[in-house]
Amino acid sequence: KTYDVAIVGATGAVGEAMIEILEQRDFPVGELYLLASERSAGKRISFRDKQIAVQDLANFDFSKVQIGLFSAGGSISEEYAPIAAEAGCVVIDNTSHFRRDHEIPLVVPEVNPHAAVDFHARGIIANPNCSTIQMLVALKPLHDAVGITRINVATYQAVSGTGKSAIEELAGQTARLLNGQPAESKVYPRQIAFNALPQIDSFQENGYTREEMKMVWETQKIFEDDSIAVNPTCVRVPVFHGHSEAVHIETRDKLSAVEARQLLESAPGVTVIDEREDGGYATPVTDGAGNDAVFVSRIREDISHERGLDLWVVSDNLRKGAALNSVQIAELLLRDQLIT
Ligand code: A2P
Ligand code: 11C
Repeated sequence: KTYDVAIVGATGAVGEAMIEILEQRDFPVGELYLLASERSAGKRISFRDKQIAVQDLANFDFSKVQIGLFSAGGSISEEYAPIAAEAGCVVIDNTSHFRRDHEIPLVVPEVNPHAAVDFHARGIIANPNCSTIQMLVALKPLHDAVGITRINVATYQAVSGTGKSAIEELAGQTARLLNGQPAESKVYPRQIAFNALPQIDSFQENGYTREEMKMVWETQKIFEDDSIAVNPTCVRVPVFHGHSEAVHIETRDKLSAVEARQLLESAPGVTVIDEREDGGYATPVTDGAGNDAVFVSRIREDISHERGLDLWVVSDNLRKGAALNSVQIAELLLRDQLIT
């Protein structure tokens, strides 16, 4: 049996990763429809041995597909996801638009697969933010074992999380600066090349940014525990692909670094690289980019807290952080026969 699939935002950084991942995982795609803005209509993109012409989202009839993978921005999802769902298509939405809606499940297949069954009310399942996904894949086995009460996290996020325009901005600024020319900033409020920006998404009234608050809300929803305290600082760094996170947790019961490593080594979706020697850890360039795993390194007991643990977590933000997680949600729906 095959399923007809539409990718909304197919020409974007995440959309391209979705096309690649459907092919790499041999997802049972019948017809694949690639949708974007009218600017891209007619552009050809290869999938398996075919060239598929991009179509204008505005004219697409969603009754032609069973699955819609959306990644064209929150306002596009707000408008088109309900239309697609109404037409009988199950929407897996990679934007932040529906994530906090109580009727819409927010799913990381390694963490809360059971939540996916409840999508029937609205026909939409939300894919979490990339920074949340990789953190929770790593924390799930530790939370199950000893209970996490508090998370302090600082992120080091790649520009591909912003989209293609930001990838071009980092490459362009780097080239210009190395050639002694001034850097122009259009996508980010400050120069991103050779720099670090402590702002991802817009500022909120409480002084945190929206990206930081997403990590709070989404962690509580996915772990089904509003009592978990989460304190993030999200930073954009001049890396193209792969988000990194310094994660500090406080647990209900004591967990040693050795026990944590054992739990992580057998956790689904996790690869431990932790040698306590020069270079014995994951980095976004060498491990994150292009791989599917969530890599965990620097596992150690917090010398400042009796029940504290520190971890370094790296993953490809476009794959596990976005496209791969969406495709895994679709695989879960097929496995559990939730889509006919
Ligand atoms: P397009 O390439 O036609 O602009 P990224 O996150 O890498 O910037 O990608 C954003 C994706 O969302 C692209 O595929 C883009 O298509 C798509 N998109 C943006 N605006 C619209 C729109 N109004 N209708 C449909 N797709 C859109
Ligand atoms: C970034 N995490 O790295 C963002 C991108 O809520 O889906 C994804 C934003 C979101 O910029």
